[in-house]
Amino acid sequence: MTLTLYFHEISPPSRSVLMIIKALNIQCDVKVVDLLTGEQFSPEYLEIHPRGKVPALTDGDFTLIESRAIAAYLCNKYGGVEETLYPRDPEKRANVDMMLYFGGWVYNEIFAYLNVRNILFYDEKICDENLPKVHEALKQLENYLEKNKFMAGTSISIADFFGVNAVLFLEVSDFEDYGKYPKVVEWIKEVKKLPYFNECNQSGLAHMKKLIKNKLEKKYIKVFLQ
Ligand SMILES: N[C@@H](CCC(=O)N[C@@H](CS)C(=O)NCC(=O)O)C(=O)O
Repeated sequence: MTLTLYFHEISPPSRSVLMIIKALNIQCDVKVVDLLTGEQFSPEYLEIHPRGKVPALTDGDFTLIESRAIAAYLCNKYGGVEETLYPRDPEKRANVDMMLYFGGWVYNEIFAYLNVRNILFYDEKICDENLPKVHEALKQLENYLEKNKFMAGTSISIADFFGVNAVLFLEVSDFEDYGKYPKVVEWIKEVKKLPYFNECNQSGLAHMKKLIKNKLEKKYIKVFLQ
């Protein structure tokens, strides 16, 4: 079976799925869908992802969208029996699932503040009025990390892969107000120790930072307007 991940490096959920592929040492083709030229809306790609988003995965004839579902599928199908990234034990797995959903909420609050899509495509600005919700999300995350080293317990899980990329997304703005969240800071450092972390994330995060900075400074940019 040929596995293909449809991906763009500026997309945090795409990078989280790539981390899972690396963690499980899965052979997978990575096909870049160029979000900046609108390739996600090509008829061919809309056959794979009807909403024109990345990531998507094909495994032979099987097609899957939604990054967290892809992550769970990869662990179910390609993870070992003792897989801690997505445990088999129902309660442990439920905890990871809960933190995947929770991380989705954190990501949405951060995304609403950063307003990335509207900055890139519609010349808008960062939404400062949404900053209090970012702090609320970080506070809730801090509460979990006061109890456990990782989001869903003592071992790293796929929830951390998504959670860290949600919080690191803040780096595209001037946000530096981590003082009240020491456990979050410690946790980010811990997740960054994964041997494939930089390979999966460094270039994409830097790329996104540059796009946003240039766009906010109006130096550049001709991107596809949808
Ligand atoms: N809930 C989806 C979100 C996917 C998503 O919004 N992807 C963004 C990049 S992070 C995208 O492809 N955007 C392209 C566009 O909106 O045109 C998932 O987790 O897979």
